[in-house]
Amino acid sequence: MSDDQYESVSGNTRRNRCLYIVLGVVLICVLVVGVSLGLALSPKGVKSEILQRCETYKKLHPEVSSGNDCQKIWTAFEQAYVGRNSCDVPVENYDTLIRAVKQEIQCNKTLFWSKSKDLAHAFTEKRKCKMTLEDTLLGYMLDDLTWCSKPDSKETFSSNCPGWTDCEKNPVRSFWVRASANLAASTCGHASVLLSASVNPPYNQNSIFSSVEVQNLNHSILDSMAAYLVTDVTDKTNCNDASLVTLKNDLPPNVEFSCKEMPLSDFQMCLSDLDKPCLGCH
Ligand code: DVN
Repeated sequence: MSDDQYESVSGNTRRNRCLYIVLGVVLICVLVVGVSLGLALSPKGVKSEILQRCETYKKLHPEVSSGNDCQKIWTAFEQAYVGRNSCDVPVENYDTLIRAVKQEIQCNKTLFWSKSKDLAHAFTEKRKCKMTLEDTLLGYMLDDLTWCSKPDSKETFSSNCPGWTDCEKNPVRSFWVRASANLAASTCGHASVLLSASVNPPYNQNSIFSSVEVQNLNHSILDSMAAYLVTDVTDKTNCNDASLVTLKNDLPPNVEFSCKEMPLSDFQMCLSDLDKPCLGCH
């Protein structure tokens, strides 16, 4: 190789090396800025979302307005999981939050649901005679949100949190278990549950409805429960399904049980014709 050729090859190698170093530095900068922006924005995101929902709910429901301080509710909420491993948040950690939220559950209004969230919410959006957990202040603030922290951190993250089934004591699951137990324990008079005949079994003993809500019903204030089994045209399951007998048997002995099959078309009619009596609403 001549000296000229050697210099041009080594010059190219130097230029390539410089290019790789510059690219490397740019990549590291992008990663550092991206990660710190992500970490900085996500806690602000969850907090401001929850505070905003809390204020919105208070405006929409003046009867709960004076008893609830959104900032205090946020503080009670975050102490449940902040600084903890996101697979080690016990259900009882939300006890302080439950005590911080003041809302009376009106008798005869509770609508439980299992594998029928969208139907239940479509119903209560139109008809105020029933109320799901997500129509209470507590459920409204946290519905569809994800949150977690990590050991020795003061922050709340909304990404890279464990999923529902990744570990049992994750912050989101523990919250819904605690909130569901609280709703069930406060449910009085007559309760309803919306179940789907498209799901087998419609009443599943592993569900939150069965394992948490039915278990926490207070027989001294609850008289009866009606199950509404929403049935699509091709569904074969009806109120004689073995799982509904299990539900009847799982209820406290003095709680009267009834089951009604409700064609999906009738259910949809209930959403459009508000004069039609449905689910015990007149
Ligand atoms: O009565 C309702 C209400 O009061 C509630 O808090 O508990 C009852 C419903 O719980 P459920 O009986 O267990 O009913 P689902 O339909 O099986 O699950 C309810 C919710 O829990 C789902 O909608 C999931 O929440 P998401 O993702 O929509 O915010 C969550 N969930 C349950 N099992 C899950 C799960 N999420 C992910 N993976 C799972 N395996």
